[in-house]
Amino acid sequence: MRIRTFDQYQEAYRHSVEDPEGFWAEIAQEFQWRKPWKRVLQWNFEEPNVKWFIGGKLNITENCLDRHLKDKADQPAIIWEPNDPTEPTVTLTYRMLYDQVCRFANVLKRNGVKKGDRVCIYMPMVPELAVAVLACARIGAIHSVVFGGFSAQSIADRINDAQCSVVITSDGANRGNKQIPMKDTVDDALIGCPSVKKVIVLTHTRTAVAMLKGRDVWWETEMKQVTAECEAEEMDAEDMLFILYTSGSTGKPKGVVHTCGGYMVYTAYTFQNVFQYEPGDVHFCTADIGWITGHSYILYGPLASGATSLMFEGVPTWPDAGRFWDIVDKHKVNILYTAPTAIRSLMGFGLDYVKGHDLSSLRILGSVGEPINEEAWHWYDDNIGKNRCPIVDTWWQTETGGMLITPIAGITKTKPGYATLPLPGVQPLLVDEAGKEIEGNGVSGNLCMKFPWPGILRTTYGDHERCRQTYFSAYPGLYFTGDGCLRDEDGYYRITGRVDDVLNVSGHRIGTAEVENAINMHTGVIESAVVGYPHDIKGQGIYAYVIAENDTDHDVDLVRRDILATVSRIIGPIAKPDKIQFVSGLPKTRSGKIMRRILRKIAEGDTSNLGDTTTLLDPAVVEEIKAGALVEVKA
Ligand code: 7RM
Repeated sequence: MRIRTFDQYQEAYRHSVEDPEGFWAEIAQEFQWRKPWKRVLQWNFEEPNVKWFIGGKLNITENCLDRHLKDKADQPAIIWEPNDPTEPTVTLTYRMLYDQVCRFANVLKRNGVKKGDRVCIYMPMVPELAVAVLACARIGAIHSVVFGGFSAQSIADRINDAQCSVVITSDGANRGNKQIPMKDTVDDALIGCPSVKKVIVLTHTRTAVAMLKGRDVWWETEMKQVTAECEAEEMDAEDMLFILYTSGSTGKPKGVVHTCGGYMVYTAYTFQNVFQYEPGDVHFCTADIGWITGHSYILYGPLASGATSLMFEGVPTWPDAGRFWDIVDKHKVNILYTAPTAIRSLMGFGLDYVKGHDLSSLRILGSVGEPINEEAWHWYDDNIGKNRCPIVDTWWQTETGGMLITPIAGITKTKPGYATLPLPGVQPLLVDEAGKEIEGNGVSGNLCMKFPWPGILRTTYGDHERCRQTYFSAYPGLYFTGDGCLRDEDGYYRITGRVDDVLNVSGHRIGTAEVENAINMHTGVIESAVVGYPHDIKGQGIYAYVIAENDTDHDVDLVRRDILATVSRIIGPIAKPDKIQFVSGLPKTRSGKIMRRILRKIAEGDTSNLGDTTTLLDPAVVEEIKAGALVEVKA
């Protein structure tokens, strides 16, 4: 399973293409299965229908926990670094994590959760979040983790879509010098969620909360009522493991579904190889477990590999911009996996914050979430890796479950800005608008995949047709990623960004339609159009063009503030526009379609060549928007 040289990578790659079933069967054998699979793979990308390790039975937590008790019981599974650096670190050994997970699994059962039930988890980055996720998996309940930055409305939408019966939350969260309510937000959400029967509340910040009799119970009280014995539920390889909501170009976020067997094999395989994990290494992935990166590379990939995973509650800039480096030094981190937006932000604070921290434990650096610009790549390489740590620029998506195109640390020659080569089992291709494959090197096109890998999404929860439509219909027979991509003369891949109406703001995926819908909820707004524009730190910023009602003329700043508050309330603070420009009309074609190309250009500050505007219903509106964009536009 372990690739150690570039020749071995090429050999593994060849094997994976010539005999995918043989290739993945060999890897899957290294895990603990209750029953072996009867067939490795069955698939078509038309319906789509993808099944891996058919007939195989397992429980992912037996692979993440029980399996390691023999020789790793006393090794740290999770090292938790609190928000406040003066508070104590918590280390959970594999034995301790196992006990907690079994106990909490019993708590879930006591509260009526059964195999197949959906459980919503809305928690800060505390060890109990890991426990909650794994406890669901232990009893075969399907977890749906909702990122702590989402609003009550977003939580409610996700709970209702999946018909969750239980919510796990905490009183509050610590983020830098702020305390953020969580239970209160859940209470607001639950007004519109009749499916929820129980809420389990962890005491964390000691913020006062209201407990609804009969519905709300305390984590701590419940944990005292149960034993630490909980037999794992036997799951089919293709039983659902979790749902994770992600934004697309239209409508509400989709519930991406991953299943037990393939996801486990894929996250562990990619974790071990890409990061070249060695026993005893401390792996620090700075993502939140509310995103796929946290699911795959804080929890499942590392734990299924018996690794030590560091979980950080706080933010990179508190108490100061040296916090990551302080953590690396304090816990002797060997692998650091973070996002370009964090690197760019810390870069802006200057090198004084890096100095004075011993970073010599670092061996491998990773990047994920968005394209990494050359300046950030070099800063990371020079000042953090001291030019002795390979950087793996890992390209993947919520839908792919794990990394697809990435260097293998120390083995694949890297090139700044390039995700380099596909991992074994991954068969990318570039297509033109007509769906024709673009062959050869030195070309660019839309990035697709022609063959399934074990971590690919199986469906979107409750709406399989939407899954087909979104990912498998643009180019029949292919999985379409939504990303544009360049393949250079060496056959190296460089992801250039989304080609659809999905924004990537600080590594967070946000649909323009979602933001527009939220803005339109504000009573003073008639219509809006949202586009992205290049932002020095966030990668992309959100630019909103808004047609407001006439009588708001007298106080545009007030309307701006109200719009921001509305977006925060409907989606969450992460989706707040960076710039709002009030306009009297939007550039539309005669058929009523907004010409976003033009709005994007103006938002980028490039008004010189807007292309053909003759098909517009009212070309004059473009002149007005151009002129308006030059005067003060702010959030
Ligand atoms: C893991 C994650 C997915 C989208 C994807 C891309 C962008 C992610 C990279 C990247 C360039 C990278 N899942 N993206 N990684 N672009 N280089 N290394 O981020 O579902 O939240 O986002 O993120 O556009 O389609 S995600």
